[in-house]
Amino acid sequence: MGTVSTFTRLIALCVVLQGILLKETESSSTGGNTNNVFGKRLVQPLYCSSDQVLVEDSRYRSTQVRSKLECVGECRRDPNCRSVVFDVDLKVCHLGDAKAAEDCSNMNTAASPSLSFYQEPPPCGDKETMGPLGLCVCAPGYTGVPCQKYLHDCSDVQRNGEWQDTYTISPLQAPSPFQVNCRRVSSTRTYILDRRRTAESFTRSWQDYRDGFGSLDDDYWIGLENVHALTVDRDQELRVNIKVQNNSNYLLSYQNFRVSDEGSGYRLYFNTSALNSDNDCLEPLHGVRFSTYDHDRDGSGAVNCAERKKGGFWFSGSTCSVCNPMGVLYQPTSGRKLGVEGEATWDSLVGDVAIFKISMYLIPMLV
Ligand SMILES: [Ca+2]
Repeated sequence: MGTVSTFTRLIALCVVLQGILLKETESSSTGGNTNNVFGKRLVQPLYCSSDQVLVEDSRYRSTQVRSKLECVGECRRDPNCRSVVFDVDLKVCHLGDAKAAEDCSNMNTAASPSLSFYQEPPPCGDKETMGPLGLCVCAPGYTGVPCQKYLHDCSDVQRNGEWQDTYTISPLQAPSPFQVNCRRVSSTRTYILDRRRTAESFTRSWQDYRDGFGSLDDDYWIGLENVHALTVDRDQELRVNIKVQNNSNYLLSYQNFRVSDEGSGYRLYFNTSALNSDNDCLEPLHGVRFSTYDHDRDGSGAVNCAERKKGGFWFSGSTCSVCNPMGVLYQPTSGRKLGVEGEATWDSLVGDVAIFKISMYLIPMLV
């Protein structure tokens, strides 16, 4: 009877232990951009019955503890520990360097009530290392689940020689790691804006433009806070790629593209490239703050440019701008601009031709 009740308690303890450790794993995996806090695998403990203990010659350290839990914790913190025996009466924890057989067949009969615990350290992957509490965590320089190389932007992917569609990147000042589309064409691109369809609305609030919106599989804006982090981390070139009806490409380039922090209004900074025309419509917006319909920073008391243009952007004065990449994509069958307020435009480049697709991506500048 005593054996049965003790066994029941051991099972309960086992469940509690797993609950505690799994909870810890979950909470650490949603952390910030610290690169090696992502706990992963939990050691599966095996409990032998209470009247059996591991043979004494495997014990290499004994310590006074208050509970079974503390005894198991001692073992988890010790990389050499494969088993513990907890003496219930004396509250002594014996650490062993031999592991118990799964059927407990290598156990001796205990002289007093005790708990035997078996721990097989998990094999950690090549991007992992053994962390505290017997958990494999990402090795320094790696982050995420599963562990990936710590990436400042998409250009780091190329250096690793690996490839997939989307990556989790962690610019140093980003509030948390975030996913982005990386495409490798002639260079490796970090896409901050991608618009190919008409379904996603870009008439959005300040919060949406700050934090980002849309889907990486569809149309998205990566968020001003992330753009800020990407552009303070490294010197970046911004490229704007515009496609019109017949799939003709237009390309614009801005060197040293940078967006300031939220406190200063996400101001726009860049150097013009020789690629662009002399009267490029982004030119007058140098140093201007970002505006949304609910956060009017265009400098005009008479006009709410973001409301008029149906999208957030850097606007200035009552004329706002003829650059309106966040406006509505009508993709008209005529291929010509409809000429309505709020239409997506980049007049200095494509004039009266309608924009069908537009993307913005970053390429680190070689300095
Ligand atoms: Ca205004």
